[in-house]
Amino acid sequence: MSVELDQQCINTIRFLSVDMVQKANSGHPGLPLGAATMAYVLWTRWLKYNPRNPHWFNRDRFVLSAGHGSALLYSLLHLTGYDLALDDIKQFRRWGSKAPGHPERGHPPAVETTTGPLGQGFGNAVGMAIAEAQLATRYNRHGHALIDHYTYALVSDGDLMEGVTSEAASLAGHLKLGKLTCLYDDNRVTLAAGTDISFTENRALRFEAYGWHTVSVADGNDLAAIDAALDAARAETARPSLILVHTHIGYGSPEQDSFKAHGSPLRVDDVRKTKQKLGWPIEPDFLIPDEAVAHLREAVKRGAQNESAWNVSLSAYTRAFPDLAEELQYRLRDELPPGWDADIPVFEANAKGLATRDASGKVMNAIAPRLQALAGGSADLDTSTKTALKGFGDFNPSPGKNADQQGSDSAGWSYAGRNLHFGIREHAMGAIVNGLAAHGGFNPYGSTFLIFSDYMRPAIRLAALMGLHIVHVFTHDSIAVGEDGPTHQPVEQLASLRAIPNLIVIRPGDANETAVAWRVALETRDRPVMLVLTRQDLPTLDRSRYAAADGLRRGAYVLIDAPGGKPDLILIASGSEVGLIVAAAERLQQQGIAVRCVSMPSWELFETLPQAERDAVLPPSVGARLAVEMGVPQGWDRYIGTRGDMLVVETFGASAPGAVVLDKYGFTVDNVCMKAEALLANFPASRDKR
Ligand SMILES: Cc1ncc(C[n+]2csc(CCOP(=O)(O)OP(=O)(O)O)c2C)c(N)n1
Repeated sequence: MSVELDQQCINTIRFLSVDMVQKANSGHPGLPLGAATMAYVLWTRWLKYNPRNPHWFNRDRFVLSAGHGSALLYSLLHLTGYDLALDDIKQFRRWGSKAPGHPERGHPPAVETTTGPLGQGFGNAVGMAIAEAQLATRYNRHGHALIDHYTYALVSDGDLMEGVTSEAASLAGHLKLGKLTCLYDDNRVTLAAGTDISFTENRALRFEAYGWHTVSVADGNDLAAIDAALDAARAETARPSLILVHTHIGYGSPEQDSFKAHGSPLRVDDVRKTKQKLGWPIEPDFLIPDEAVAHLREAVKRGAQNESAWNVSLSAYTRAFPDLAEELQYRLRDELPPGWDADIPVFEANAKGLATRDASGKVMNAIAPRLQALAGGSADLDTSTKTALKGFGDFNPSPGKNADQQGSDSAGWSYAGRNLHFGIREHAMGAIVNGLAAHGGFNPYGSTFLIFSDYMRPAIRLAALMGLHIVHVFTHDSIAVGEDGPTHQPVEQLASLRAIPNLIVIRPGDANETAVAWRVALETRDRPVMLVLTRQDLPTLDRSRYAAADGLRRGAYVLIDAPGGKPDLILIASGSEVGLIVAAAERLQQQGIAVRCVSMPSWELFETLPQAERDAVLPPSVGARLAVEMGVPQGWDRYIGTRGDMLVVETFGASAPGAVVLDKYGFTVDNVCMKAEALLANFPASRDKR
């Protein structure tokens, strides 16, 4: 390889990116100019990928965590031969473009994960490295290193400043994820300032304290030094690596080393000067020299060879280990294996009943033996959220011979473990499970108290945006939590989760609805699902008297109907309040009121039904509708209509025993009946019928 050709390729990457930003008149030229060299070295000498099949399972994963540098990624994808044409690149940031403003997973298919909110990509990369380690440990056998890839991320100052990165890096260091390497574009400049006014800790020492291996590269244009650093990262198998590459934002431009090079197109004159300075022809724009593209497109041949060699390995593996191979195939295809749900229990009717968190724990443990892809954990709350998969081991490096630790599943410590211990790091948990899902081969779940979903909202939003299949188990779902008080009692969280597009929120009303909720959660393959569960016991409804729990699939269903299916009054509730409206309905029926009870565990599922089916549950002719939910009112007006009423929570909760809080907030059978009767009084026709 000649030095000239290397430089030509690097400049091709740089100026393709600059011209993309100029044409769009929007975007970030600074990062591509400064980071092109490290990207070039990584993509031509280290990264294993097949441009003709971006879905090849054993490819190395590359995450551009600094998503504002998207032009760099599109240049690399185009030049290495992915299905991203020059014309697509010229449409950068335009309507319907294959090259959107920030990288969006799947657009084009080679983009592994959506980045832009800084720090998320870092967390995703940790999740991908966990995914690789777990799959490798479960499936690889001596002489058959079938799952064997690396995870790389390009990260910036902003990534390293964000808290989610600190959480994820701390966990990655603890987990000794040796196949994770982050290239840090250490340019000491952010969007609006130099880092010296806000970010002065020693980053290398910080990461070393997390248990990372660090290497510094003094000159971000020194190919040999970058190469050597990547080599050192590869050689280090027991720690993740951070390569601190000293670069210059906007390299070569008049605004080099200034935040002004970060986020807006260069001035026309400055583009000219930059091209001149780096020895690049001023015209034409989007110049791609033949030799450069020929060299970069060698990736196509390399990729085809790599993938076909892997396919040979897969065949050999399948012959040697047919059962494991069959199990793996379902994971590679992201499919549920047949019979995965055969052991899901049916819960007997029981007035005392059980908390939906407990029902969920039983269901998860009934599914786990048949669904290897189910893996996840909680942010230090699995004793409360009941999400531990018993007997499936801890995903953790071994604590040493015969040693065990408090909180362990005690069924083995290794990367084969399916119980992930996120520690008290909700935000990183959200980003990491997104990484597991984006990697493929997993049905990942996370878990915490519903109130702390706020700590992971950015990751939840991105899961929804990407259409990632994640299940989150959020327990302690209302003011009924009691003594812990308003800091721990969610009030607005249900509404705020429901506000996120492409996300399914399910709040089951008893144990059997919980079982169906888990079925829905795992059958749904193209979006995240949140299960919102109680801490307190709920009666397990007698399904021989009431409608089957399978109605949950429809989002809302008639649990108890009025005689002849002609209600004067409809009570609607989700979750723990279903038991309340059932008790109230029975009392109201005794008073001769024609009442219908609707269990409404999921607005989103209900909204997928045709209007006529929704009307069959909530007939437009019945105006007397009372919604009961321990959350803020937002959105319920859609279901109660213009003349209905609701029993909701309009302020924060309070610290007292749960039963007292519920009484004070009016969540009692007496109050539901009183409100229902007051509501009915506004509908004289139905009153006169009695
Ligand atoms: C969570 C989040 N906060 C704020 C932003 C807006 N933003 C985009 S890039 C950036 C800082 C860029 O600095 P750095 O990460 O050092 O990248 P560089 O300027 O070196 O390319 C900011 C604040 C963002 N994208 N994500």
